Amino acid sequence: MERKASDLFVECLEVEGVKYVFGIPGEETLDLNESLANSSVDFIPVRHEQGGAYMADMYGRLTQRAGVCLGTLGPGATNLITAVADAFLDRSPLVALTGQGDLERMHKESHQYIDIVSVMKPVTKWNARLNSSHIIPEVVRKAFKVAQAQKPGPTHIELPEDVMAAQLDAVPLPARTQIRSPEPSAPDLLKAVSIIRSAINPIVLAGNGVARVGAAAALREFARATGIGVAETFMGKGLLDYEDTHWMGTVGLQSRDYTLAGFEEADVVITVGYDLVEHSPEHWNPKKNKKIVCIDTTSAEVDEYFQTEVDLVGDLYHILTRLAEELRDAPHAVQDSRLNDIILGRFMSAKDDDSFPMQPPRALWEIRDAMRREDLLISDVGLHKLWIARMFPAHEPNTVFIANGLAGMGIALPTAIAAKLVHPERNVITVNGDGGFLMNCQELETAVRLRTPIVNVIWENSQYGSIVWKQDKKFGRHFGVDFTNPDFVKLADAFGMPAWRCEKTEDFGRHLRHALTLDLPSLIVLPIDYSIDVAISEELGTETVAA
Ligand SMILES: Cc1ncc(C[n+]2csc(CCOP(=O)(O)OP(=O)(O)O)c2C)c(N)n1
Repeated sequence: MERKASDLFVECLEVEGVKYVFGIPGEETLDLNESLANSSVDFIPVRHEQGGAYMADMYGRLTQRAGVCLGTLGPGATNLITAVADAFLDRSPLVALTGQGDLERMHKESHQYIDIVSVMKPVTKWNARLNSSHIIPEVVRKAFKVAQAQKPGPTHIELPEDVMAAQLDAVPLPARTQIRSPEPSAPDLLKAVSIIRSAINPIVLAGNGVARVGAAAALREFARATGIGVAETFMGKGLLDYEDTHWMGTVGLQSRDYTLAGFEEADVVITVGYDLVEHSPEHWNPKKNKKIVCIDTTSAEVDEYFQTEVDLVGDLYHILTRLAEELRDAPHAVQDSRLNDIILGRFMSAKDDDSFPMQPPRALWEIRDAMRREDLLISDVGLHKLWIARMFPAHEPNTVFIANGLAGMGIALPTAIAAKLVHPERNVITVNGDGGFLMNCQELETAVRLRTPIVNVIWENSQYGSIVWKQDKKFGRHFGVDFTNPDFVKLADAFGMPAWRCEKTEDFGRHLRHALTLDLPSLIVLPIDYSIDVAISEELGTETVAA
């Protein structure tokens, strides 16, 4: 049956199981938006394309089905870039759609035309201009297949206006979501078994990849069966329950973290789903003397500090289960983590800290106390993120979100909206600095309109805290980092949502618990005191991470 290309395009999205498209339409996407209006796909208007792309990013991260975002040509497309880049470095499946002028005006100076395919190239796994309506089924299938394949990431399709308005008779290609992973060869598996078996002090470093593919249960069983302790990266938080004796802590803030978590004595490091983008192996293998067994979905990155003995590439769940079976008979003795002793000790004692403005440990203690095991905490980027990474104890994977690839400020609010759409039954809390929160605060309107009851906590200090921290350390003073804030309570009120400012220590827990009972989004302003950070740095050594 002959129909408009944009209708076929949207049928292809339906076949891929797309539920939402987050974005802002433009004059060059009129046909596409009209076709979306007639489809089963929900088009969610946002207030900045970056917000829409972050929503698609989190949707993809939580479902492993590519989230979809839309911007028009020129400025609409460039506004998407930061969040698409986040999906690239944080490895979320995402398909970005952008409008474009007619094919016939692309060779010359032309209103709002820039070469977006080239602009998107460095932040996508694959991208293409739809230069003929006949390739729609292939292009859409490829965009989703590439985005969702390990390691996942963003793809981009540019949609020229005249191509989308053409008439044609074609059908979507069937979507195949099941991607078969390769299996490591028997000799490689046995080699890994022999290295681990003869190790004196082996340790696991687990990252985002394990959470991404849903292999935490296999990792937990591997730790139980072998006795080997597991340290996790920021993005791997919750892979082991923090109450599990095999949990060695969250590493990556400071060089001494690795020492205290057991890396100094380790002769063998088993990396599982570890993305080097999070933290360089130089920090845990400075002498290049560790034997490394790399378990991942794709072959290991090249880095002089990451020269692996053996790469086990394939399905993480399967590989971990096979290794656990082989190694079960001779378990290693469970090690202590000095890192956890220090950090959890500080965290636990914080519940009695009545100082106000509040210090981060007490603020985190209140949040943990108000959350259930499966509830979600989403961090923005700044000093608060480092505190969350360092100290917030997680029970389950994919419950504490810390952007540690691109690490762009302003990620928390839009991603929380998408998280709530995916998990309406779970509470979703964001923690933000007062700098990052204003970067995407326009999406409060989207949250109110969608009635996604997320609770946004702003740690207010009227400074770009993490930069102050770094400048003070490096130069003994800070500069260009102070600002004033709007009245956040009034700001929230203007968006039609409840908000509270904490005036004393007890207010925070009370407001938080109340906010979690509401069926609409809310905001809590918590004056924060970052001064104790220096002390914990002294105890734990020099930091090696950027916020
Ligand atoms: C979009 C973006 N711009 C700049 C940075 C660099 N940066 C990292 S943290 C930070 C300051 C964050 O300040 P705030 O949001 O107030 O949080 P705090 O550090 O005070 O907790 C800056 C400027 C970044 N990561 N992302």
